[in-house]
Amino acid sequence: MTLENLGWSDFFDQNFSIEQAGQGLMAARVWRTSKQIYHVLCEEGSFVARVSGHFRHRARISSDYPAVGDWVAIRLKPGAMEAEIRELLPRQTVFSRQAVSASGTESKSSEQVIAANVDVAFLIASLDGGRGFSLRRLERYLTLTRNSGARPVVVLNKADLADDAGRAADQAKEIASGAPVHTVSAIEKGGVAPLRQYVSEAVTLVLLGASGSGKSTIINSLAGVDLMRTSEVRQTDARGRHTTTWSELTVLDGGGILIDTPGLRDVQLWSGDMAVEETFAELQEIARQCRFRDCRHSGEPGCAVAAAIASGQIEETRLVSFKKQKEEIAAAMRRREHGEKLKHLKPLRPRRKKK
Ligand SMILES: Nc1nc2c(ncn2[C@@H]2O[C@H](COP(=O)(O)OP(=O)(O)OP(=O)(O)O)[C@@H](O)[C@H]2O)c(=O)[nH]1
Ligand SMILES: [Mg+2]
Ligand SMILES: [Zn+2]
Repeated sequence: MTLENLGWSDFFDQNFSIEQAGQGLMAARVWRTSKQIYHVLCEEGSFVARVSGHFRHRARISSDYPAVGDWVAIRLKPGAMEAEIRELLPRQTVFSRQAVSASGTESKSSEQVIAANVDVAFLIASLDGGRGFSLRRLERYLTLTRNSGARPVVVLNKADLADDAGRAADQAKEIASGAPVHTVSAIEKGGVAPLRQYVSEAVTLVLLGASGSGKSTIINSLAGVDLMRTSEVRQTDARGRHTTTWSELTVLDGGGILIDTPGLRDVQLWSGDMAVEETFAELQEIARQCRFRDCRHSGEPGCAVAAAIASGQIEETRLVSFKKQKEEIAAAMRRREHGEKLKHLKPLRPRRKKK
């Protein structure tokens, strides 16, 4: 396997210096992580790796550690079973959300990396007639993707179960602000054909969507073999089963890199004010006509957005979603700033130990 097969590009070339290579370091890509163990692929094959002590010492927050899709500099110690991760290479794009930690202490202000160095994201919704198809969720995925730096592609799966797939596609196109929308059926032979155009050598694709939407099935269909485990959606609540529990990167034989992810229940937006504006591009366009430059479209005089809603040019739900996303990001930023302040307020003297 060559580095190109794994998605290596000029960007990484510029960030992985000859000096590093001189120290016997090699570039490798993380294809799976589990707790402290990293599974990496490099020109020499697949290895299990751990971060070095020095790496751990420098790492401050969870996003400083490697995630699936990351490029790392590793050292293969002769005779050792495990490789050592010395460096995390700068990320070209990164999908992240607000982390939810079990203790709840870190949760409010830390970033969890879902996948790194992704070129294209398939945003999967399911047309099974259940809750799998939500325009509001799609809007959030679009913001998440645009904020990551990757290109969004909307995929409406399970067209075979849809009452009116054409109507769903039209609705999705209306909110996609230019992102392509494809209607597919992953279980039918050749059903994923419209997605093949995105799969090619050195291009990294991530599949995002609720549990049961068919992410793993789409990967298997594109690969032509059952690489990923899939399972039936529970009939009772159509919420899926979380069959995929870890993100995993796969390199296809014919070229192309796919990252399967576990179903995201809800996407907490974490940053990306600009991305929100891209997601609601048509609304932003109209807002330029508002009398006040800082118009909040909440009843101000001369609000062009209000006028557009009144005339039926845009739907009010779009404005509601827009405000919600903006507020969510602002709240995350406030929490981060608050967290920063608290760090400065750390007690000068260590607290006395409890007896
Ligand atoms: N009818 C129909 N069923 C599909 C289609 N695509 C996937 N399925 C079925 O939907 C179920 C869930 O598919 P998965 O691929 O496991 O879904 P997933 O998104 O990977 O789910 P998680 O791993 O839990 O996040 C399986 O029973 C699939 O066979 C489709 O196009 N049509
Ligand atoms: Mg899956
Ligand atoms: Zn306005």
